[in-house]
Amino acid sequence: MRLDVVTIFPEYLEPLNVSLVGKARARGQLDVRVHDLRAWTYDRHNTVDDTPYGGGPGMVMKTEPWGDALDSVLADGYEAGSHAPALIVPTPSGRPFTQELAVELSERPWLVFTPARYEGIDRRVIDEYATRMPVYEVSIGDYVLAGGEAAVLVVTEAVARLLPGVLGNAESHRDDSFAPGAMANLLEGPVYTKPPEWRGRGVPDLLLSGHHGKIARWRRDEALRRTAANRPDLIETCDPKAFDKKDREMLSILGWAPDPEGEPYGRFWRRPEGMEQ
Ligand code: 6GU
Repeated sequence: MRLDVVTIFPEYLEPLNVSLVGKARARGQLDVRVHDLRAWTYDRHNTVDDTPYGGGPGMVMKTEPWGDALDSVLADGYEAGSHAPALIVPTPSGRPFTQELAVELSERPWLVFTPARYEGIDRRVIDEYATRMPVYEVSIGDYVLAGGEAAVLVVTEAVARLLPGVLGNAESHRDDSFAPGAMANLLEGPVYTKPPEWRGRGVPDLLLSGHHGKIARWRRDEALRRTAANRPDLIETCDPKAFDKKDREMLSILGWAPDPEGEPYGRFWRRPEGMEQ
């Protein structure tokens, strides 16, 4: 897979040399190129922004540097034999970046990222390249960053670990939390390793018992417990068919019950406070 990043802060992308993504690059599984947008400015001050039409606070990134940069990066990539680029535009107004989108992007041969600073890029740039290639405007969460570079690091790491041969063991990603099509998207419960006692704290006995069936059940209960506490929305939107009898017992203990009017039938909701059974 080829990745191009055009930014006014190339140093911000240094982490792409480290860890999983860095190793994938060293092994030739990822071809990452970071470009300084200011290389495509031609005035004394290397200007990349200007005041917004219509007034208002902040600055808008100008059309010409982005247009020249993208034309040049795309021409380079095509010359090097890459094909079917997709443009990834990080923006708080984008669609939520999810594991499902990470899987979709990991199946593309070439991603071109355009992290912006200021109030974003002149809309005509995105509209122009959208006539030539798929454009994904993505947000990594409901908060505002000063620029899209950190989002590029997030998306790149989520995508790179899905590429064939990038993760150490050839384990499947089917069981990742949030894997598309998973029966239930539950958060992972707690994990433990040696020593068996640390500062007076032991490890749950069951994990040392060797009862694989009971261990699987315990892990599932802990996953339900943590999901109910931290992400109740995942329980509420889950197809009730995903919950077996033991799941239902655990959910009941945690204060959840099937809603007879839920759609589909029996979707879970949290019993209102003071209605403990
Ligand atoms: Cl992709 N960019 C910025 N600037 N802020 C964000 C974001 C992206 N995702 C969430 N907040």
